[in-house]
Amino acid sequence: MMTSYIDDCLDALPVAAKGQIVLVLGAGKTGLSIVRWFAGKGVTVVLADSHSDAPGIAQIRQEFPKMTIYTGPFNDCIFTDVDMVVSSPGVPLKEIPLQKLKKSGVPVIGDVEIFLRENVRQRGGNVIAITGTNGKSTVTQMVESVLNACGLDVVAVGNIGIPVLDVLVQIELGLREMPDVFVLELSSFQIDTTYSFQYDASVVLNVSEDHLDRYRDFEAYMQSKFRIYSGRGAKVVNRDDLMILNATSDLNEVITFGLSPPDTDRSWGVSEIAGDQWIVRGQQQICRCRDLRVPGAHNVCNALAAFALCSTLVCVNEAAVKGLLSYEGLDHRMQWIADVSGVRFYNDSKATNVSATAAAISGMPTRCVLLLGGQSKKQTFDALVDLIRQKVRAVVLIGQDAKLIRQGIESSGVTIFEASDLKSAVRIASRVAEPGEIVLFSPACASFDMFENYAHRGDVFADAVRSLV
Ligand code: UMA
Ligand code: ADP
Repeated sequence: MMTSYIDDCLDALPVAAKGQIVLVLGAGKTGLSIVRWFAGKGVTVVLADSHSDAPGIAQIRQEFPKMTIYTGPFNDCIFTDVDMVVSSPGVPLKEIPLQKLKKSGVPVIGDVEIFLRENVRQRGGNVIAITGTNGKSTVTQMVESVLNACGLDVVAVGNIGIPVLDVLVQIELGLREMPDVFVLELSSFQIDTTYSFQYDASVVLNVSEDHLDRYRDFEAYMQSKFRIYSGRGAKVVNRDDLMILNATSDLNEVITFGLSPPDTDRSWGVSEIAGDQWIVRGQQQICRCRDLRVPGAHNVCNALAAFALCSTLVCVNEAAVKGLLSYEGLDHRMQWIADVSGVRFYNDSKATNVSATAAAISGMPTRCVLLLGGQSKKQTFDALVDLIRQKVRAVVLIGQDAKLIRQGIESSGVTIFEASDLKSAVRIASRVAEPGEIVLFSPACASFDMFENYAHRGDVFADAVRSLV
């Protein structure tokens, strides 16, 4: 497995001690949670954000009026005389003078590393860690749903939107007990600043091109994800993903999942039984695929991964199965919005990469008009060409990289429109789609060129659709 700068200095990682100076990078939710975590611990915290108008700064100033806050592009001065740097996931590592800090023995870590160093497992909190290019939030919530149904106190944290340290602060303040289980959704950015991989179970759900604007190449992005497997605890492996299989070939006693029939009791898969597709573990029938409330083969994979992770902590019994089958899915993931003049509109704004959009198109029961675009993050779009040719009537492009996407998909031969904004794109799509067809908003790109985030983008789409009614 790949090592990084921080692997090299793992042995030397000190824990911030009284009197030390900690530099926190980023004034978003993670930055705020880190500042709150260090409050009252005798550590001097300074904060830096490279955007002087970052919205989180006002709240931090209000809560911590005496704290030094640097704004504007990071320069070497802010890294001088600090004992530790704690970085937010959105801050690219290239913005940090890693080699210089390494020379001075200053560790660079993230909030998840602080969380894991708090030995939550020894204090009764089990940790299930989930990463992958797509399906992280879905699997995180599926696991939460299963374990809740088994009577456990579960909290979903991390990339799903709740910084890990927020929960530890609540525990310290006596506002909540240590939960039985933390279900920890991890992005590769968070893994890059984590070193103490101490989980009860972990999984890389899948790997495909994403975030190539942050990594040297796809290999570096993949290796970042695979670091999740480098600690103790059960390893859950997607046997349908050759890159994951190769990367984990030296691990013993893995639990696997995949869409094929399983070959051992440690494998989860799908078997046809009396004409129905069943989720099975070894020879044991668990539930019918069609009883899942979330659509598509990719959600069967997600359910398999969730069951496999949960099986390391609980017995997958009737209650556990009920828990998973009650899961109805998240907003902005293949979310039905409305039917207008016989056309169904689906919001899949969370599809921020090509493979998520490919899964969405593959699951379409009829022909669709596809709305694509935004920031392409250096992805290539060729993987969509065949699917578009087979299942898409027309494509409507929006956003910064519309021209680039057009070049990638025009060999499909399908008509391509360009729209100046999402509202006009919805209007074009509604005119082009025929009754009985679907308009699918699955952009395959990041949203930050035109929106605050994918959720804002999904809300704008939904409003535009409702305005057609
Ligand atoms: N900032 C800088 N310099 C930079 C970049 C950012 O100072 O070069 C500042 C911004 O001005 C801003 C702050 O950093 O003030 C934002 O920090 P952040 O981007 O780390 O965002 P947070 O609000 O702390 O949210 C982060 C995750 N964001 C990212 O990874 C981009 C959230 O994941 C996560 O839910 C949250 O921590 C809690 O753990 C979001 C995300 O988009 C959902 N994740 C990506 C994804 O899912 O694909 C990885
Ligand atoms: P993440 O948290 O990794 O971004 P989500 O569960 O939020 O994952 O889903 C993001 C997008 O990926 C949605 O468009 C969803 O339909 C799609 N998706 C979910 N699970 C998978 C999967 N296993 N394979 C491919 N695409 C998926």
